[in-house]
Amino acid sequence: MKHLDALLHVRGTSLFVDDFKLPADLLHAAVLVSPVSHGVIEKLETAEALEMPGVETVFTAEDIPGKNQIGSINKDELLLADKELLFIGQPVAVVLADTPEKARAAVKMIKLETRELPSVVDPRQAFEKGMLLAPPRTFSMGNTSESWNRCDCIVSGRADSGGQEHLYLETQAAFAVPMENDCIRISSGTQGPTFVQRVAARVLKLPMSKIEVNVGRLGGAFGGKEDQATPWAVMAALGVQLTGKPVKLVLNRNEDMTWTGKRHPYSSDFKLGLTNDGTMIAWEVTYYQNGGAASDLSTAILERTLFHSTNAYFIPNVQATGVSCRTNLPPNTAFRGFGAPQAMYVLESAIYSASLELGISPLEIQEKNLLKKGDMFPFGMQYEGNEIRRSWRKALEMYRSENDDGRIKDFNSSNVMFRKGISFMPVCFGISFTHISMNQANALVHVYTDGSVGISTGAVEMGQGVNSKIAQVAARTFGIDLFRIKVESTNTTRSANTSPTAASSAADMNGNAVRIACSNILKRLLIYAGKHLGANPDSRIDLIHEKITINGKKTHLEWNKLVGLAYLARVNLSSQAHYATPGLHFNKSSEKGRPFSYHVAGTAVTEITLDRLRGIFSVDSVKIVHDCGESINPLVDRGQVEGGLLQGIGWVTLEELKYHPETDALLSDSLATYKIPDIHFTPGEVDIEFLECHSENVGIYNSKAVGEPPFMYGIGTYFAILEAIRACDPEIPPIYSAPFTNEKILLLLQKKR
Ligand code: LUZ
Ligand code: MOS
Repeated sequence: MKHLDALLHVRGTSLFVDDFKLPADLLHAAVLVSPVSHGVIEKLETAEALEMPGVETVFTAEDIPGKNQIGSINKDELLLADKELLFIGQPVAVVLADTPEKARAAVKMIKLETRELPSVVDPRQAFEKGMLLAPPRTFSMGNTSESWNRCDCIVSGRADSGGQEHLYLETQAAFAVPMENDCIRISSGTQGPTFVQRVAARVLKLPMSKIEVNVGRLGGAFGGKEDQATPWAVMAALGVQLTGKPVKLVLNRNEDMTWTGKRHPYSSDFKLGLTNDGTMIAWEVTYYQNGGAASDLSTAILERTLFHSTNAYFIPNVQATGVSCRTNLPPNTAFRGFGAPQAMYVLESAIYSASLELGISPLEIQEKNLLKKGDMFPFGMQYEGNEIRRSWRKALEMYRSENDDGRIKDFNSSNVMFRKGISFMPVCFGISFTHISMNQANALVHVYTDGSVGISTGAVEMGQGVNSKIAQVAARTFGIDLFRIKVESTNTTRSANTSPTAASSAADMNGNAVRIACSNILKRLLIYAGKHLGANPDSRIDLIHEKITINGKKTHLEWNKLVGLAYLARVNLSSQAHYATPGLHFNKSSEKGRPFSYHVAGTAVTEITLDRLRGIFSVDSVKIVHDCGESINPLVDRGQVEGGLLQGIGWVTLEELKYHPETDALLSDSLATYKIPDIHFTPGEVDIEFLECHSENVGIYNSKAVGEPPFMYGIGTYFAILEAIRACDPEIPPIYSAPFTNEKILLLLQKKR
């Protein structure tokens, strides 16, 4: 089955917020933001802006009727700055005018005078100054300090990874419309409609019931719209409340890139102890997370970093500490992997470092320490699968079937200009929101009298194909054709109190809610069918391929006929259902529990070719063995693996955020200066094999979550480059500083010993 939206997208007929038909009295919003990374507002005058042609109004913090507070985990972020300015891009005032151009022109006429204060943009510096978003947390197992003397080899060092711009195709966008009796309907490009609803109600001082949030689809999100779609939607709603007119707010690319938060940069200290044969004994790590100027989701992201500090490996003695540091950058936020990629990168750096020290290949260390069924994670959960080792073996076989050990050696010893490097990257990612209460979803299913079906859930379609999977679940549960199913928009009046579409779990959780709702209706229909056909009360009635069967024997009664008759007999053709992921618990004082319903695992083998003169490289091939469980949509899942891989490779190689050393202004603020993987950069070959895996009771219909885990296969590219550099000259000391840009590679290649 293809992606449900495929035809709409290629024809250009799918609708995004910016495509909606506009009402005649629409106002366009433009935002004045802080020009300084730290300072105070000395003067804020809007009179001149108000005089500009086409301007309806200008509003600031003073005009907020409710609470000027948009924080989610911690209540530490204002919608509009009132005194202190904490980052470049922090919203200060909003202009409403009859065109976006006039609104932006009027923004320039607002007088904002500031007094600058010293800023901090480095997490370690913030830590020294005690600027933290929350107290540090430590996960531990065994006893590291007693283990060092049992190690033959101890490596320590520092690893840094950079931030990452989400670069969703559709920038942040919202469109709010006044309804009767002070109600407001918001169309928002958000992953979390309930969060937009809750914050809008808080800021506008309205009950949540008066705010309706509707989400058709997003043009990509990647975590960047889990929390950070909210302020723009709330500003649009506030504009509606203040003017009584519809308001649209769409950021342009430059605004979006400079104002919104990104993946968290991390700077980490590590210490890894091993025996001579490469067995890992002890692991100590401290992560300094660059949280930006407000909490946003930083503490939850840091928590996931701690959960994945040992990735796919078993290490008996672990002490992992994480610190969320407050800096004067836009608040950093969720991004595919949610802190796990940062953790895995540090451990791979340590393993690479140990491999040089021990004189064995990283591959040997990795393989020796892969998790086995029953091994304990530092947070008290056992690894319950065997997919890590299976995927590793299979990836190794795939690679070996085409390559013998000598090929790369031969190439490297015979070629003047180029060197090849390979790496293995095992990944083990926990599925479930780490905040236990978020692991719930609901669905509302209507069967109409002509047999067509409408489905609402909390899942947001952002291109990832969740609606396709939801439709498949409904068709499969009922036993009817897919064309009958319509997946409706995500709307807070049909799906209330929803978790954001995040944590790779939307198809799992919303799919399960759909399964329950559909079975409720199906049960009623089968009882009715039995009676209608005069079947013996203990006979087995089913609906198979749209036909009612009695004890496996087809009858003449078909789905659409059945539905019509059931309606006349006053059978309820609708159902609402709720699903809560079972078996999850976690104790934050002991930092132990069972935070994940299962793990997703896989292995990637990456081969690259490095041009030793120019410092440029190409990714020749990536071979991936990935566990999707029993995939319900292999085409969609393959797309997720490919997309995640590319985004991960981009993070560790091309994508570099550069800031002005004095003003802290983002310099890489456009696609001319911020490079993401394009079709030319794409690996010559991406070979994806799904691991055969039939375990019960995991995701929906035994499939597994797929959104985030493949991102981390991209990390392998970093270490394949290091291997190629070592093949140029084994004396060049490796660096652990992602992204590994061509510039960094070139400087390293020329490094004098
Ligand atoms: N979002 C969230 C996430 O709020 N909690 C999580 O645990 C999570 N994990 C991955 C991605 N987004
Ligand atoms: Mo997320 S990083 O919004 O799953």
